[in-house]
Amino acid sequence: MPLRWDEFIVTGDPFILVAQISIVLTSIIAVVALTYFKKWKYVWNNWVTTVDHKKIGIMYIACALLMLFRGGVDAMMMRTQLAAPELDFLSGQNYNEIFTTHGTIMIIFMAMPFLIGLMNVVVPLQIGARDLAFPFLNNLSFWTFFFGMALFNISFIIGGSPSAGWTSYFPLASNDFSPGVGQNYYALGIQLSGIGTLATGINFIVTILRMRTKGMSLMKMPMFTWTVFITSLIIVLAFPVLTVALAMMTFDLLFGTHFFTLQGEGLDMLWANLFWIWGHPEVYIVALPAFGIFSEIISTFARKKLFGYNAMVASIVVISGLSFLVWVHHFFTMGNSAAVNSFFSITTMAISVPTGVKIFNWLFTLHKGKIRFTSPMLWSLGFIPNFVVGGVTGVMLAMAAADYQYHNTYFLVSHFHYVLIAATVFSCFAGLIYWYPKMFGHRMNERIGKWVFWIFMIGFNVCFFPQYFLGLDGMPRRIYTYLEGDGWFTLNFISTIGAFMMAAAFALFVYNIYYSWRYEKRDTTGDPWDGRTLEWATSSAIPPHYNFAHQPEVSERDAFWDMKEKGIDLNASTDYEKIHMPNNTWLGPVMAFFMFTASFALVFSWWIPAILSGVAIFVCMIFRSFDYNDGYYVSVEEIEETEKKAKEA
Ligand code: HEM
Ligand SMILES: [Cu+2]
Repeated sequence: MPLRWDEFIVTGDPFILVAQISIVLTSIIAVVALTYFKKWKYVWNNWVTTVDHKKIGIMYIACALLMLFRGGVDAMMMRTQLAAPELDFLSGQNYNEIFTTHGTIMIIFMAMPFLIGLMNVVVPLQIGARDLAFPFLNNLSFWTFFFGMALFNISFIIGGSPSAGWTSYFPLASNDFSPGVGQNYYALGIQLSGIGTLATGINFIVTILRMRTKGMSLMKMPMFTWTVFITSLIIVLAFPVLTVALAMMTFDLLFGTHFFTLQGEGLDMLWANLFWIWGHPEVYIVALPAFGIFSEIISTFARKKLFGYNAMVASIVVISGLSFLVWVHHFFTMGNSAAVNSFFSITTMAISVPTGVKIFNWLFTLHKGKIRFTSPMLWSLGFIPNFVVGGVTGVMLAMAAADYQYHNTYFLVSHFHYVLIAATVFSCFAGLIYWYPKMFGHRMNERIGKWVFWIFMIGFNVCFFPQYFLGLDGMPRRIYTYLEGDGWFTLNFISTIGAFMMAAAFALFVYNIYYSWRYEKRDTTGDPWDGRTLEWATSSAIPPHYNFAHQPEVSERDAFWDMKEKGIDLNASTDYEKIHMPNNTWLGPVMAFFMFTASFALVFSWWIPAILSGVAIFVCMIFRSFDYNDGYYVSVEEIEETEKKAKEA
C-alpha cells in the first residue's frame, strides 16, 4: 500500500516536531564538531571500522544508554497521561504508538545491546583471549544492530510508528487494522538487528569454546562467562524462530500473503505461538547475563568465592531448557484446553525452583562475607528483594486459572517491570559501574552513584508497587485514559511520581559520567576493586588491543585472585612475543548500511532502490570472500612500548 507523499514526514504533533527539530540540530552540531576538530578520520579508524571487542562493547553500551533515554521519555509521557483521569496530554493513537515503541525499544534496543556490550567488553578478557573468535563478524553484528535501531527509531518522524504493541498480535498488526508503514518498520527494524544478535550468539559460543586460555576448563570459567555461554545457546536456538516469524509478517504486510491474517486461511494464533517461542526465551536472554553480573559483583565485594558454583551452573542450564517449554503462559486465556494450560502452568512454575537456588547461592555468598557497600554492590543487593517480588507475582500469574482474573491488567505490567528492571536495568547499571574503570580508566563517583541508586530504587518501588493493586482492581493494560468513577486516580498518581524519580536518577547517572570524567582519580593499577577474575589482570582504560602481553595460565576458579595470593605477577617478565591480530574492516559498516537502505526502501515498498541495495550487499559479500588479508602482527617493540606506558600511567 503506497504511502502518499504528503504523509511521508509525520506532521501535526508538537512533541514530534520538537523531536524532529532536536534531531536535525544534534546532527548538524555533530557534523560541524567532527569537521571542526578534524575527528572524522579518528572516528572512522578507531571506532567505525574497529574489530576490537572492547570498543565494540563500548559502542553497544553508548547506544543502549541512548535508547534507555528514548524509552524512558516514552515511559514518562505515558505516566504523565495516566497521572489523572481523563487527561488529554496524549491522544489514544499516540499512546498506542508510544507503548509499542517503549516496549520494543526497551527489550530489543536497550536491554539486549546493553548486556551484549558488557559481554563484548568483558568475556574475552575474562577467559584470557585476544579477541572474539570472529572479529569481522562482531563488527558486522554491531552495525546491523545499529542500523536496525536507527531504522526503528526514524519511524516516528518518517512515515509513522507501529502501534500494535511490542507483541504485534495479528489480526491487529495486519494491514487491515494497522494501515500505514508502522508495522513495516517493526518487522524490518527488528529483523535487521536480529541478524546481528544471532551472529553475536554464534560468535560467543565459538569464542568461549575455543579461545579460553591455558588451564581454564569449562568448570573454571567465571560465572559471567558461563551465563553468556548459555545465553548464546538460547540466542542461537530462539532467534531463528523470530527471523522466520518476522519474514512471514513482512510477506503478509508487503506482498499480501495470508500467513497470519484472518482471510485466506491465515492463522493468527500461529503468530502468537511463534512470537512467544522466541519471546519467552528472550526474557532469559536478558536475565541470565544479569545473573552472571550479580554473581561476579557479589563475590568480589563479599570477598568470597561464589557459593555453590556447580549448583549455579546447573541452575542456568535447567532454566535455559525450561525457558523453551513455557511460552503458552502468554495466552492462557486464548482458548487452549485445560490440559494444555495445566502443562504450561506447571513448567512455568518449575522455573522458580532453579531461580530460587540461585537466590540462595547469592545469599550464602554474602553470609559471613566482608561486605563492601560500593555502588555496584548496592545495585546487586537491591536486586535480590525486588527480583523476588517480581518472581513471586510471576508464580501467581503462572496459575492458569488465576490468570483469567488478572491477565492483561496492570498486575502484569507491574510483574514484568519488577523482573525486567530489577534483573536487567539494575545489572546493567551495576555492571557498567563495576567495569567502568576497565573501559575508561577511572571509577564513577561513588557518592553520586549511591544517590542514583537510592533515588532510583525508591522511585522504582513507588512507581510499580501500586500497580499490582491497580491490576487487582481491574485496571487493564494498554489503556490511554480512565474515568473518575473507576477509582484508579490515587494509585496512578503515586505511580507517576515514582516514574519521575527514576527519570531524575537516570539524569543524575548521566551527570555522574560527566562528573567522574572531569574529577575522578585515574586508575593506574588496572585492579581498582581488588577483583578476582582475569579482566582485572590487564591495565585500565581500554586495555591494549591485544589484551594480554603474556597469556595468563589458569589453575584455579578465581584465577586472578589465585595469582595474587600466590604472588604471581603476569607483567613481571618483559620477554614478549609478537601477537597476531585481525585487521579493521570497512566492509562491516558499509554492508550494514546497504542492509539499512534495503530495509528502508522495503518499508515504503520502493522496489527498485530495494533491489539495488540488495545487489550492493551481494557485491560486498563477494568482496569479502576474496579478502585474503588475514591480519597482522603486533611487533615486540610495540608491545614493549605499550606495556611500559601502561606501567608508568
Ligand atoms: C522508568 C522506568 C519505566 C517506566 C515508568 C515504564 C512504564 C511503562 C508503562 C506506563 C507501560 C505501558 C503500560 C500499558 O499502558 O499497558 C509500559 C509498558 C512496557 N514496558 Fe515499561 N517502563 C519502564 C521501564 C521499562 C524497562 C526497563 C523495560 C524493559 C527492559 C520495559 C518494558 C516494557 C514492556 C515490554 C512494555 C509492554 C509494551 C506493550 O504493552 O506492548 N519498561 N512501561
Ligand atoms: Cu513467558
